[in-house]
Amino acid sequence: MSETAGAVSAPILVERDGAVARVVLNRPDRLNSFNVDMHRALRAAMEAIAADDSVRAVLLTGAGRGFCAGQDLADRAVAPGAARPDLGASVDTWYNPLIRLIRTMEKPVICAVNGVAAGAGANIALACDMVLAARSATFVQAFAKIGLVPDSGGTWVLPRLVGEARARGLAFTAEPIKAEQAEAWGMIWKAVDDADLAAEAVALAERLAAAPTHGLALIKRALFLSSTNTLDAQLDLERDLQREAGSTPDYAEGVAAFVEKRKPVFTGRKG
Ligand code: T3D
Repeated sequence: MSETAGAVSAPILVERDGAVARVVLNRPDRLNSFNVDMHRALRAAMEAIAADDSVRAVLLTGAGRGFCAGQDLADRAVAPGAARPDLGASVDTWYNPLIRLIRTMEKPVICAVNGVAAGAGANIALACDMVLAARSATFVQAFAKIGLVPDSGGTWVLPRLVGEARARGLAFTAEPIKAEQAEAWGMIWKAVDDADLAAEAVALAERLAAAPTHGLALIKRALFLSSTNTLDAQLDLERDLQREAGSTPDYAEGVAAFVEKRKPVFTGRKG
């Protein structure tokens, strides 16, 4: 069953197909850049999805020719002499909670980058667990062009994904990087032909939604915490998570199916 929340012009569309929730950024005439309405709608959609155990994988993408051009700059133009907006407040209220939500959501979040991903749009994509991108898509750390700092976790995730030198180059020059280069640099999972992006992203989301999804949530937590943990702390964490994973019905099912030489049927239940 597929359902659409909100009117056709809603800034965010949410479609359910089985255990997959597809979330579409829907301001195509502005390359899906963020205004407050879109922030609010995306927050509500992602929070509802995070709390819904029947959703076992999330697919985030954009409507039209772009994925997301970051902040809507039309909302940032001020008349000479007028008070400037507090961008820290905007980051604190909208962008940071979104990145934290994606990173801590106990289910895989796949991003299908269908076109340009710029500014916060690029870093929201990179915050997702797996990123597929159309070959024609580009990633742009656009911030330096307007005197800003990469946000939405960009300064954290970029050096980890592509290394310090490339992170500096991308952030200082604000040059676009093509999807294939992003894949070659390890910034994203895969670049695919434009015509195949939607189908490949849905297939991946369906595959993960049918996997032992609580186990995937524990993997997500372990990988996230590994970037700040010492090896000792990480070994302890792996022990604790393995104890939890080993008590799930999906582990019992996986072992039984292996022994019985049949295909496992996982539920994603915690216990
Ligand atoms: O402010 C805060 O709250 C702090 C947080 C900030 C987070 C940020 O994301 S800051 C960075 C903001 N984003 C940018 O600086 C990117 C600006 N856009 C571009 O550099 C280019 O548009 C792109 C590289 C993304 C795409 O280029 P191109 O040539 O493919 O498309 P275009 O012709 O530039 O854009 C198409 C339309 O979308 C155009 O409108 P028009 O002329 O057809 O009416 C353009 O104005 C509009 N558009 C694109 N990006 C934005 C936008 N409108 C508003 N805000 C945008 N960010």
